[in-house]
Parts: sequence; C-alpha cells; structure tokens
Amino acid sequence: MTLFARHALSLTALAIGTLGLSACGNKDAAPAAGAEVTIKIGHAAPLTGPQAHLGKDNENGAVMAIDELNSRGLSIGGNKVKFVLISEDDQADPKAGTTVAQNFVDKKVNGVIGHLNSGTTIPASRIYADAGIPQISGSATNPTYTQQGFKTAFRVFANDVHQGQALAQFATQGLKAKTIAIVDDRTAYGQGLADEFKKAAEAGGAKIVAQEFTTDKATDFKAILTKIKASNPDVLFFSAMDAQGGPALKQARELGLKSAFLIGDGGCTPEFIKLAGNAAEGQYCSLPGVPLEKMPGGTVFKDKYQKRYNQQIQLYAPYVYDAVMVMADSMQRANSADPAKYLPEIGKTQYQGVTAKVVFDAKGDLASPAVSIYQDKGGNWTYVETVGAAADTPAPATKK
Ligand code: ABU
Repeated sequence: MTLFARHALSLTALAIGTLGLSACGNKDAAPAAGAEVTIKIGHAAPLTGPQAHLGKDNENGAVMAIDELNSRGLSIGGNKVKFVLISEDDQADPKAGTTVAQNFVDKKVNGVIGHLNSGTTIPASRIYADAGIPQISGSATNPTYTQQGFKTAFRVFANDVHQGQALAQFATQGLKAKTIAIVDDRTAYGQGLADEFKKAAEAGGAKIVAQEFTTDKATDFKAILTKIKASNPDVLFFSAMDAQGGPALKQARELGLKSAFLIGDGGCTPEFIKLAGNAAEGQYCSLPGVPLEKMPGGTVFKDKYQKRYNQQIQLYAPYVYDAVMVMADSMQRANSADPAKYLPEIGKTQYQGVTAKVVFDAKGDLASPAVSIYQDKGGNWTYVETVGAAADTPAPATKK
C-alpha cells in the first residue's frame, strides 16, 4: 500500500488485482501465445490539494485514451492486450513525486504519463531513466525536463522557453509594455517560466521594475502586490498556477493596482476565472498549442469529454490523452510493450493526435511547438493569437 491515495478508475483500473501479472496468472512469466496481456500505464498528478482539479483533468484525459485503446481490441506481439491505468497522487510535491515514481518502477509499469508539474516531473524523470521506463508528460513545461539527456523523457506540450518568449512578445509588442513586474511561486514551473519571460521581455526592450516571490501554497498576496503597486508597471506577469493567480489578481484590483495581468498556462483555466471573479475580465493568459477548436480533433474531444464528465476541460486533458496514444502507438509500431523495445519508437513518432501532429525533436520536446494567447471576455478565455508554428511534418529526430 502506498502513502498516496490510489484512484480506482472506473472500468480501466478495475483489473488492479492483476497488475503484477504479465499474463493470466503467471507472475512475470512470458505470456502464453494468445493469452491476454496487461499493459500497465502509470499516471501521476496532484489528485488532492489546490491543484486537484488539474490533476483530475489530466487523469480524465488518460482514462479516455485507455478506454478507447481497450475498445479497439488491440493485439501486440501476438497477444491481445488490455491497458490498465494506475493513477497516483503526487500532491504536486517533488518528494512525493519521487516516491510515486519508485512505486511505479517497483510495479514494473510499462510506461508513465506525467507528472503534471515540472517540480515533480524533473526529479521523477531520473528514476524512470535509471529504470529504462518511458515517460511522456502532457503538461510539465520547464525546459530542464528534456535537457537532462534522458532517453526516456518526452513531452507533448511546448516548453517554457517557447512560452516565455511568446508571453514576452505579447507583453512588449501586443500590449506595448515598457515596464513590467514579475511574481513567481519559486516552483520549477513558476521560477523557470519567470526566468524565460524576463530574458525575452528585456530583450524586447521592457524594463523589469519589480520582482517578487510567493509560494504554491500562498493565498494572501497583498504585501507583494502593495510593493508592486508603488512601481506602477504596465504589465504584471504572475508566474504561478491558477490557485494563486486567481486570488492574486482579485487582490491586486482590490488594492487599486491597474496593470494588465498576464499569466502562463498554469492559470489559463476556468478555475482561474472563477477565483478572480470580475477582476479577470480583459486579462490574459498563455497556453501551449492552438485553441481546442483549431486542434485537429479538438471539437470531437471536447464534446466527448463534456458528455462523459459533465464538466468543462480544465487544461491539459487533450494533451494527456495524446500522450497515452503516442505511447500506445509506439508499442504497436515496436510490436512490444517491453520498455526497452518500444522506447526507440517513441522518438520516431509521427502521430496525428487530438492536439497536433506529434513529432519529437532530439531532446524529446515537440519539434514544432506553438503557444497561444487568450483574453478573458465575459468569463471565458477567448483566443487572441498564436505565436510559433503548430507542428506540421518536420523530419523526426530520434534520441541518440
Ligand atoms: N506547465 C504548468 C504546470 C505544470 C508545470 O509545473 O510545468
């Protein structure tokens, strides 16, 4: 039993009693020809705490993919396969993330989807790399994740070099900001994105007039916002998740801070607008990729998601869905779910996903990432523009 809540996942995880079995009751034995084989996919995200709504959204995307794969009745390596999702709560905590990762290794999962946060994804990635287990994140954006030289690390989402540049370009050219204040939450995501944004904003001619720090647990931002108000910046870039960004924007307006408010993907959610209330009107966020409506399978996915879960997509569900599909596609091309056999196929991926055509560069990042900017209009994030190309068909560059 782990320290973390295990989430039994409707139809998909009901086979959890067979998770240690390669096939039909023979633990770790080679499956008999024609036997059904279980393929274990680990999924990690915060399923409790202030980011639980995002973790659940990721999990929902993974469950949809797993159920769809199972409905296809696939055979791999001559055996009928059943995909099972093992979803664990890493609490968005780096230490808990490594415990979850070790747990997945001990369970001999065939691959891992996640983690959600850069702060958990990066330390966990070393554990997966050491164990040779492929990992695809649909949401972690800190560039370090794919810069460590691990053959096992991939993501189906633009990283924060691209996102920081897109945000800075929008601030300096779109909003014509000359003075900018930055707040970050000191997580791998918040700090990393703030660093990339700052570099690009300064290169674009803006002056950073204030820089303050918070945490991913904070709820009261009035002290740092009061300091920022004194410098009266054109733009406040708040590099944190929605649980902090929404209340911070609300408090900024209560204090009379009038700067345009800009937040990255962690705040580009319906939850942010709910938390910020009327203060969100007219403010901006960025999100890797193109709007759901412009994605190849976005509208169909959105309808299926809303029908199944009776709620809006929060953020990353379509990317996590694609991450599972890319992993399964690689297994099919390798004709094996053995990590050592299908890992080389991931780097050669040319998969037409819901979100984009997924093609990786030599590091395991998307070869041709895009980032879009949105503005809250009437309580909805409304598309403004896309910076960068949506992935088309560049030549795949396999990890060496
Ligand atoms: N990309 C924002 C949320 C996940 C992360 O920590 O990277």
